[in-house]
Amino acid sequence: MPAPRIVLLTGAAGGLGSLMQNLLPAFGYELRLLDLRPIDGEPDAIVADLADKDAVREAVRGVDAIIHLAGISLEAPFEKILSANIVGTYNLYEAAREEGIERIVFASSNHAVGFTPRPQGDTPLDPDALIPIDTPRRPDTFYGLSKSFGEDLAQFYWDKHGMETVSVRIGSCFPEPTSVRMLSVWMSPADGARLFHAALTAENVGHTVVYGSSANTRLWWDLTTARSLGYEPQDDSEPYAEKLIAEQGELDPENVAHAYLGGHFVSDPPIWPY
Ligand code: NAI
Ligand code: 15L
Repeated sequence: MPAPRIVLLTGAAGGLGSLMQNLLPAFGYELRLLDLRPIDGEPDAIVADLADKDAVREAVRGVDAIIHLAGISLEAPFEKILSANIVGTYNLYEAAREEGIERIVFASSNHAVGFTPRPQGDTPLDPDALIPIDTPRRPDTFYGLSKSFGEDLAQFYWDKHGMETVSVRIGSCFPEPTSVRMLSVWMSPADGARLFHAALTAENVGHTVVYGSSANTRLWWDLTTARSLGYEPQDDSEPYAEKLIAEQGELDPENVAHAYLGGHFVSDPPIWPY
């Protein structure tokens, strides 16, 4: 596959989308932006709902690849998740198939495997204790369930139609880690851009599932499949550890919100406000 140049970035108005709008052009991409919401200072951004098949088809026409971030990013009633994340992601894949788009990078989430018990042990964990990428899916929310569906959809479009996807089970991609759990699952925005670039340019990915995080000292999962794409994380959350642990304490194995990869999503998930 020739290296993609024009990339559709769905969910461009969101937190991660805004970060990637700034970081990805340095890798040589020309971004076409799409979101439900208008984007300040970006009059050319496509304002569309993924539920609108015709708008989605038009949005994907002529791009070389897609980074699919749009959707509900927290817990919500099933009917809302169904429209934005399940039907919306299907509409995007179907439009991409019709328009001959060969590569999608799908923003999956750690919440597709959120009910996986977090590994416990000395830091850093023994490599054998890290959660493997083929651990059974154990969604922690309707939101996580929709990401599990997205991974299956991606596998189906590869097997049936030869469209390639890298599904990135993102941990927490924010400018800084803000919780003790995030020390383990944080992906710096710069590493996020490196990983998306690797996912766009690696050869013969078929459908590859990877965890998305930095090279954290307190890492919980195995980054082997991400590294196999050529991803070389540069960041580590450890410089934030002392302050966060002083403020919040160590993770408590007796606390259900600390016991699983998905953190508080398993017990008290944040709710999508719209
Ligand atoms: P966000 O909630 O800030 O952004 C999502 C964007 O999608 C919003 O701008 C929203 O307007 C747009 N959107 C929602 N429904 C839409 C629809 N039907 N049609 C078009 N656009 C729609 O979320 P964030 O943090 O930027 O995450 C981006 C993606 O990455 C999401 O899919 C999220 O599930 C995933 N992710 C993010 C993580 C993170 O740490 N930021 C962790 C794991 C996954
Ligand atoms: C996610 O999937 C969410 O979209 C994001 O807002 C964070 O909550 C992240 O997971 C996390 O697990 O920290």
